[in-house]
Formats: sequence, structure tokens, C-alpha cells
Amino acid sequence: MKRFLLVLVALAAAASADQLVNLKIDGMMCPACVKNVKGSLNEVKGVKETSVYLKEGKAEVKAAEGTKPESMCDAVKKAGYGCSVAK
Ligand SMILES: [Cu+2]
Repeated sequence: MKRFLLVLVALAAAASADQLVNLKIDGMMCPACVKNVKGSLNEVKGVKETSVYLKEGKAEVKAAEGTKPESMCDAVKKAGYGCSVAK
């Protein structure tokens, strides 16, 4: 039982080390844009997983705790798209 609890605590700790950030992306017109945005986000230090949604104009980013959402948006803007952090 004690061991089981320890595993649970370890799992919780691992989960809390990541954060989910929602970004609003403007200017995506086609799948190539999605690829561009995804690529630029994945180059940001700390970013682990990125899902980009063309129709919704948004991105969901899984990143290490402490990764600044602003740094993600900067990367997207550099790639030529509009970006704001969705709250
Ligand atoms: Cu495009």
C-alpha cells in the first residue's frame, strides 16, 4: 500500500512538471501554415508537444513548467502569423 502511494505521488509530480498553454493563432490558411506554426512552436525551448488546429485558429502546447507563453507567441510571429495567449 505504501509503495502504491509512492507511485501515485511520483506520477502527480511528473504531471505537474508540464503546463498546457492555449494560443490563438491568426493567419493560418492551409495545412502548410499549420506545419509552419507547429514547427516554429516545437523549436521553442521547453516545448514538448504541439497540436495546431487550422479551422479553430488555435494551438495547444504542452511545455515544461516555466516555459513562457510569450516566447511561444514570439516564435509564431517570427514565422509570420498572429499570436496571442488565450486565457
Ligand atoms: Cu498556408
